[in-house]
Amino acid sequence: MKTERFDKKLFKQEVINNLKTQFRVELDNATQQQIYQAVAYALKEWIIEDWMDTQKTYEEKDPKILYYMSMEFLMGRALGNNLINMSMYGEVKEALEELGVDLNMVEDQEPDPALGNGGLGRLAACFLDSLATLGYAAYGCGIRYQYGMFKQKIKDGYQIEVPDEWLKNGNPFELKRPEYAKEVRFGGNIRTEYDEASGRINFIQENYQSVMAVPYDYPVVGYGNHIVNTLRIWDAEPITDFQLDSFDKGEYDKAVEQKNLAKNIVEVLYPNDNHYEGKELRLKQQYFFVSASLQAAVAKYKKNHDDITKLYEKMTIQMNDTHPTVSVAELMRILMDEEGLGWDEAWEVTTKTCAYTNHTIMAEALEKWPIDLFSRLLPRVYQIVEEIDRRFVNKIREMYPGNEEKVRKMAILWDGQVRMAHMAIAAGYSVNGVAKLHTEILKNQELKDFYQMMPEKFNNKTNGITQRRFLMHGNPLLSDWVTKKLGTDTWATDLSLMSGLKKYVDDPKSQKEFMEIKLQNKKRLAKYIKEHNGIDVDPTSIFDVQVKRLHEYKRQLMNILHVMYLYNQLKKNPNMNFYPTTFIFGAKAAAGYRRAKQTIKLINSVADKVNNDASIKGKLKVVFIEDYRVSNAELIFAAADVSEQISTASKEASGTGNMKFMLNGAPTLGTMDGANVEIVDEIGEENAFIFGLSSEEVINYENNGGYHPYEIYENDKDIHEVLDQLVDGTYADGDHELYKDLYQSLLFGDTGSQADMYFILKDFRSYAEAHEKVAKAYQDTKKWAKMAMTNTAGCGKFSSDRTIQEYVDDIWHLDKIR
Ligand code: 7GP
Repeated sequence: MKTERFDKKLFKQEVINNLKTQFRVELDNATQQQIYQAVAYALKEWIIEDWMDTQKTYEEKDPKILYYMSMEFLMGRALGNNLINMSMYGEVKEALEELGVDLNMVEDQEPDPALGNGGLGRLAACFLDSLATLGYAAYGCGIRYQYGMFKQKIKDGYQIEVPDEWLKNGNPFELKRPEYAKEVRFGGNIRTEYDEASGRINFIQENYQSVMAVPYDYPVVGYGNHIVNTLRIWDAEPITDFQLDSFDKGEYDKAVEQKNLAKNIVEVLYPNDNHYEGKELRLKQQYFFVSASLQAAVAKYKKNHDDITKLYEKMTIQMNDTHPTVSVAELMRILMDEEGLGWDEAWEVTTKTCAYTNHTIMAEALEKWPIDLFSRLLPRVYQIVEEIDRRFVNKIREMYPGNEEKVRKMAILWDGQVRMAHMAIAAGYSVNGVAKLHTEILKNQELKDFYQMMPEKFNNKTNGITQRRFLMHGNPLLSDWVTKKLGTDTWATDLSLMSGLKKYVDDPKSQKEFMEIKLQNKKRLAKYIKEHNGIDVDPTSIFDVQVKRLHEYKRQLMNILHVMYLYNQLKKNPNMNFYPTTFIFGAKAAAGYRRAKQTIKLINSVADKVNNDASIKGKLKVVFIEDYRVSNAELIFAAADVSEQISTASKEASGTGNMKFMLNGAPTLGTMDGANVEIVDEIGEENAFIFGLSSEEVINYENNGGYHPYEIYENDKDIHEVLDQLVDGTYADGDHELYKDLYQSLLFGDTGSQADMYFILKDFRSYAEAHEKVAKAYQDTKKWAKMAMTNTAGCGKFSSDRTIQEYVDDIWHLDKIR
């Protein structure tokens, strides 16, 4: 089937037919899940044509290909997004209506593919969308985890992790490609052998275990251009068929081991955000998908090209943080051991092929693998890392003679560890941060020595988001309104056109329309909250929203402490001037992150108390939305009035949620951190609520041993009261211990860490003042509408289309396909 012209009748037939052939049911008897599958398969027929055409065009034109290597792709649901990008959404909706089927219901049947944790994984998904939309040849390369990000249930206020069985019903959009399977080897030893004929030394891995990496391809549909790229994620299968031959050969144990290896390696996504855990299986995962992807990429190149030393002209590798940086050594291995290049030639190719993006300055996220683990698991790769390190250290000594401090700070191998970021920087041709401020902090603080040594490698690429998912799909009402106002829908591929809305920000009629749409979206979310939480919220109250992973530096704790403070005020003075506000949270905590989990419990306890206190007349509500994920995020952004972006300045590399709120007309209440700084640059500080320490101030305190939160506790009676409530049982049924750790961390710190490391008490007053300003501004309906609209109108810069074009221009130099 071709997409040129949508044929409604044909589509309906397809759906009916799929139900019959796949499930032997008629529409009337089909379950909702069956209908979803039938619709998805019908759509796939349309996609396949474009997919094949795109790949054929790539074969003919031979463009340079980007391999975006990432442990995470947080794609979210595919059906609705594909329909949007193929401009078929409205027509399919109609076709289904004629069958008596509601497209929204169908979309809700799709499991939310959650092969990612948070920002880094979702960014990768937005990037794939933009690459296809802009017409660049690109593969996303990753892992097909059996279980993605866990599902979060809240029980008695606590987070419970439930396995995410996203593949339970199969996946209509995936395509298994066994013909591209690659073997990946682990462990064993390396034997060297002199090869007389070539005069070279061969490195032979012996006694290893191996798995077969088998790729599954997912279509990545570009918007309105018939281009379909590929997300290639790898599954693992055992190599030995141990039922048949291994018994005879006496290799039973080995066969079982290999089978287990295959099963374990792709079993589950590590649910850590901004945190390194150092688990052996994680390193196996990293090497597994990197090796398979690079083997496939080199094989693809060789199909049409003879000169392997020109590899970098036809492909480039972007390493999404350090997780795939073993790419550097693996590419060296392939080029030398399999393609026969010498070190210098291989190094030249590698360093012209690999580039690295840093996504965090959080020290606990830095990957440092113990050498004994690394060398045992990847013996040949480790030899290569040693040589990269040896040569790099030589270079440092050449540049800084006699300065061993520089070696200590920059070497790749140090103190029994492989420092992955150092390898990425030493070998990469580009090193980038993800927002202006973040890149400056990298250059001047975290990676200062590297920047001084190789300034030409460093550059900034401020993050972005795709407006196709986060406005067109997530907020159809506003999307239609924008199109009407601008008289065109081309903002779908050129978000800078949103600035055309500026001329309406003072227009009363437009303001009314805009706020009416917001209200509708708030009602939609209120309904979701009622259904999922059983809580009634008032859609005319301020929806003040903080949704993101739970992490101390993101300061959800400060938010809920502030709610406790407001509640205290209201209790003391029930008639105080207080505009009804609903504080909405959504956040998953890493399974092993105790303090984050305590914070979730605290939020839920406060919610319980506040929501059930009739004396405050419903003025204050607190909602914790269970299982925050891409699909409900779309509803949440559309409905938000206020965007809480309150990380301790300097800690949030960029943030991307901030941009999604802005796009949907929610002003930022935030610190001057990450991309908030650039948001304010675009729209002016008068259209945001900025508070708190600056990043220089924070860094200054940190470099001078922190500050003294206890003084604040002693001098500010409101803060004193709130903190005491953590340990007097107010929110814990009389239990004084439940939140003691939170209390202690704020006032005294733990062994080895400062008290209130994230400056919550320090920023508390200015945070509270910012909230007062919000409430005041909100009551001035016109002023508020103008602010909200100014945010939507000013979001042009934050499209991932802009970000990708910058990567292409400055780093990747890809060829555009039309
Ligand atoms: C995140 C950053 O925390 C966030 O500020 C940024 O917007 C996002 O990456 C995309 O660049 N980092 C992670 O999700 C993460 O796990 C550690 O980083 C590797």
